[in-house]
Amino acid sequence: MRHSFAKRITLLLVLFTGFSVVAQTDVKTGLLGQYFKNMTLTGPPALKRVDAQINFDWGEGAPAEGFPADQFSVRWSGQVQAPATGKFKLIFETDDGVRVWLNGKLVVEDWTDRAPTESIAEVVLEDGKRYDIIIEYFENGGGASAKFLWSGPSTLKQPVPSFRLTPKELAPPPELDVTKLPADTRGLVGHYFKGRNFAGKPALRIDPEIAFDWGMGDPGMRGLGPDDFCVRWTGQVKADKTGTHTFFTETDDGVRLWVNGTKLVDQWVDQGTTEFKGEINLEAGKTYDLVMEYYENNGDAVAKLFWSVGGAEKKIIPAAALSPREIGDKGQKR
Ligand SMILES: [Ca+2]
Ligand SMILES: [Ca+2]
Ligand SMILES: [Ca+2]
Repeated sequence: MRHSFAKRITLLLVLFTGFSVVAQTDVKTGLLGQYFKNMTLTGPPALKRVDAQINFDWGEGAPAEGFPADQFSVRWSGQVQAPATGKFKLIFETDDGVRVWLNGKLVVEDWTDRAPTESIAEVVLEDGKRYDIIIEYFENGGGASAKFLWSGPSTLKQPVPSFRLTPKELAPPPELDVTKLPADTRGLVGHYFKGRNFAGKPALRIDPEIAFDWGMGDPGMRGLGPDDFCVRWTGQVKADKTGTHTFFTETDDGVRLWVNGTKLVDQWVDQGTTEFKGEINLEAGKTYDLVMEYYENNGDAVAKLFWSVGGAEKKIIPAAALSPREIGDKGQKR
């Protein structure tokens, strides 16, 4: 009896010790690194590991044994914990390109070949709070480096320390599928294009309202910088009164607006923030197709859409009156 009891204790101890060892190795700090042998983060990663810090200067070398020195990409993911409350600079010094999401929002997008260069996201963080972070990186040829640094309140510029990082598998937000939106989704589909000609594949998102003042900044979409982009918003607008509806655009730079296929505004020119308007009769309870096209050349960028019903004060068209819908390029009567 006694013998078997002792045995049981030993077994328990072994189990317990074994468990605590496992638990300890599980509590890693750093970010999960998924390494791909291509520049597009395509397919299953060829290597997964936890990197204690993102502070790499691989020079002409490879990021791991058996890995190519050129034409690879990495996705680091996990959480970053703020050491204080206030404005931080998250600094990504990379050769070549980088893009970063913080809590699902794209905060850096510099997906180009380049010598080591800093891309900076200025964010406000709260002391002790953990933020989901995804850093995507690619190396084409030549030197390769990837560093994640920060500076902020009582934080000198330095690589983000390992103990502020927790590895976690995270994927970037999926591309929007407009056909699979919940029926009660409000707002318009924003199609964001690089350049000013609606060419190529746009990045999509639902914009509850068109009430943007991006200033000298970018619209926060994958692939777009602060200049030289265009947007097509499409959906339907519901009238809750019968009568004259005046639609007002306020944009920097160009704009076109159609409601129910009627062109109300057509000012496709470079301009500082300027208001234009057009009128149309709508019937209470009915929905009408709405398309607004916009482009930003350079400098400041502003895009707003208001309405005024029956001579009342103009206001931003609220999300409640808008529903997202794909409307093709046809029938807009340019
Ligand atoms: Ca390079
Ligand atoms: Ca402008
Ligand atoms: Ca601009």
